[in-house]
Amino acid sequence: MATSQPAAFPDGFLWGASTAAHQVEGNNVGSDFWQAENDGSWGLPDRSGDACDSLHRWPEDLDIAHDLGLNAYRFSIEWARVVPAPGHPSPAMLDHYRRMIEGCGQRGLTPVVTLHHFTSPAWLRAAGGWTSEKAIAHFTEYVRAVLPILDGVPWVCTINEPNMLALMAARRKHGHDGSAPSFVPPDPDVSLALTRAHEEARELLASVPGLRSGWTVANQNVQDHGAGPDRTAEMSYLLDDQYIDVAKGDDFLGVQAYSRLRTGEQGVIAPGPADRRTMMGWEYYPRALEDALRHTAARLGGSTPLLVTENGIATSDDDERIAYTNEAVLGLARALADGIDVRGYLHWSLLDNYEWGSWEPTFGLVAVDRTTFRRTVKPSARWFGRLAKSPAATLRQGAAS
Ligand code: IFM
Repeated sequence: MATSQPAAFPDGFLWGASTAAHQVEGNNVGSDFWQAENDGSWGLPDRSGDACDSLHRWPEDLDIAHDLGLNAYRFSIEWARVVPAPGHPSPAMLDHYRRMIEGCGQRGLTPVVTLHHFTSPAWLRAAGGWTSEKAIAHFTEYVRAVLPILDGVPWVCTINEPNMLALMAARRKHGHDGSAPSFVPPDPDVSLALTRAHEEARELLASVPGLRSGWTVANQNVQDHGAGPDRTAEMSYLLDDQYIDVAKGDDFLGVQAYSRLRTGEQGVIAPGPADRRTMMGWEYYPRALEDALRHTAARLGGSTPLLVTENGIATSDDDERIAYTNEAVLGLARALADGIDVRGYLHWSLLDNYEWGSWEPTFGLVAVDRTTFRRTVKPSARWFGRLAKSPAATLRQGAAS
């Protein structure tokens, strides 16, 4: 039965913020996403351009995370930079990411490193993408190149949100004219390729002492609002559960949750004008995190530790960010109190960044001027720093206000 008293957060609990290479680094010119932004093939309104220029300004980003009082930072290594041409990994780029890993250590930040966060090299796209014959071999070649720089990294996410990657692939097949049905299942071939890539990567990563590896799932929190239990379970399986099941026996699973998906007689019930919504158009639903943690833990039978690798809200109202996060973390605390093994909470995102085709939604604890790249720490970031330092007191205060 669910308890209502927030538990103490265990010693060593990670409190951090997340980013991803393509969304913050800038000029990721060798990637498939950059190519699609510039050739118009995916119908993306905005280009990533210089993004937040974190390729050069990462020390400043790490300083901010450290100064806020966080103890973890999640970022991704960019495959397209590390292997700009198949068979020719770049020592300079490997050195760059090694310096980032060491930069985390120097600031007392535990690095949580993602190997694949949505983007692949443009040369893989040209060869047919994830379902092409040599995709897995190319990915493992990349993982092999990265292995030597992962020494001392305790958490490695192989692939970020394979369910979303496979879903985006399926949606692209429907074109961009809005004629796709409300429910499109993830592309099964892409899913299979990603699962194999994950498993092969995990085998290679097992050779690094002390490294835990897993992948992350974007939990859609599929809930029955009229579709019936069977159809809802089927949709939940297609969207989330098949990817959660892969994590049985992994070192951990990254849980990422923002909202929920309601299923009705006609398919997915889109949030309407009566629903409170975020800048993404998603339903404002801070319970998403607790729902996702409970659902995931039940599905895995408690066998795999969980790490919240993303949770947050796109909003221009920073007070709303605090309120949402406070409620989400209270839910996490209730899950902990009920014995669910959660090792940390990494907020999405440290920075306002490029939201896969648009600069509009702002998820960041820190604002970034798009011309000067000046970082401005928002009140929510300071609040989050206090939460990291004294969670129980900060949550109590937040709940009371
Ligand atoms: O920005 C994304 C991130 O790259 C993956 N998870 C969801 C976030 C918000 O849409």
